[in-house]
Amino acid sequence: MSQPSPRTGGINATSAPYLLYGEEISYFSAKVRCALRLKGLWFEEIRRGYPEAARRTGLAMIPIVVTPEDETWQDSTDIFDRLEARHPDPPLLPPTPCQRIAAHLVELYVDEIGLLPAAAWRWGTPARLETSLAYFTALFGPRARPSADAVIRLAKEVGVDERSRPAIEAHTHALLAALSAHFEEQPYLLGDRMSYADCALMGLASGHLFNDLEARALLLETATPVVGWIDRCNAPAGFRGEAWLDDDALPPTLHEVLRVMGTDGLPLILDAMRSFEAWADDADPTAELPRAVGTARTELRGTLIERVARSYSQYMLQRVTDAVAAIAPADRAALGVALSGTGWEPILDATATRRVRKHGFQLELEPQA
Ligand SMILES: N[C@@H](CCC(=O)N[C@@H](CS)C(=O)NCC(=O)O)C(=O)O
Repeated sequence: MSQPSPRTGGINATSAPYLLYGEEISYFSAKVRCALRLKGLWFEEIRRGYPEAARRTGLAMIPIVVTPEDETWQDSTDIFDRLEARHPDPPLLPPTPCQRIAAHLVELYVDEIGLLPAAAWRWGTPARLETSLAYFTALFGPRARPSADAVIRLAKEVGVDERSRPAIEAHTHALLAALSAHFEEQPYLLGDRMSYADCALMGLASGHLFNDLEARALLLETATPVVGWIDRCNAPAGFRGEAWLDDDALPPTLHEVLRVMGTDGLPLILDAMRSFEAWADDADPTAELPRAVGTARTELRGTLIERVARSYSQYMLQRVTDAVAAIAPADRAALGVALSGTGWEPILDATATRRVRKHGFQLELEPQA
């Protein structure tokens, strides 16, 4: 077998490829694939990587990225940070406060709330279940059924069931309408140039919706501008524009996208925070932090949703509250104005009182001060 030859010419040239252990149908793999493409990095994708991911991280979870130096990176969010630190050009995150926080909010929405539409359109009716099982069988053969059963369990855990499905579908329609209106005017979420926000949203749009028969039909019938945007994200070199929107703007169409995400999503995110913190107040701080810490009762569009409260949700929320805290005081007022009416306003003052942190690949409770 011949050795890979060094890639020359690009600013992000490496002597060997990055390896992405991911799946076409995986939500979080789609986020990372998109960021590797945005950076113009040489990467190869390896399928059926769960055993290798588990061997390297102790977690049966994809995606992971293995660097040319054989370092292992896990967690799409942390992978974004690592890529940005090592290959700052072209950047993922805009430098200006409102667009930067908007990008973080899109990721928070995708990681915490987008899982509801994703799971509902993949597994939420007998017809969807049947076609998704066929897809899983094509990919995983005899492992399809147990793999699908595990994901169907996760779908219930995030709050998808017969009772919640109509509210989740109404939310999906509103989101696609807002995104379509935006992508009729702008190539990417923040203007001419692709960003962190696009990479995050590709998890839902490309990892799930465009991969699933009924959701793909929905996109083609009702949201073709979103389909065009997915295509641009898949081949950013040919579409790379010069700049994000001028003057740190969040134009009205993006404001509407954020409004659908925030109005519908933030109450669930804050209820998850309250459930986690109530649990943490009684928890043994020296014990291993469980992935699930009880049930969060919450509401989407007036429909009761019961979802597993996950310790990881606190990690994602903190990420945004820390990014907000890092905004210069002089810029806080502009951020408040930019987000006014989006439903995200409470996050500007939210503070996680029980924080979590990573130790290696494991989450743990931060000791209280
Ligand atoms: N926070 C992780 C989540 C990764 C994740 O949930 N990956 C899914 C596939 S898209 C998985 O492997 N799930 C297995 C499990 O949750 O047990 C990330 O952002 O990478």
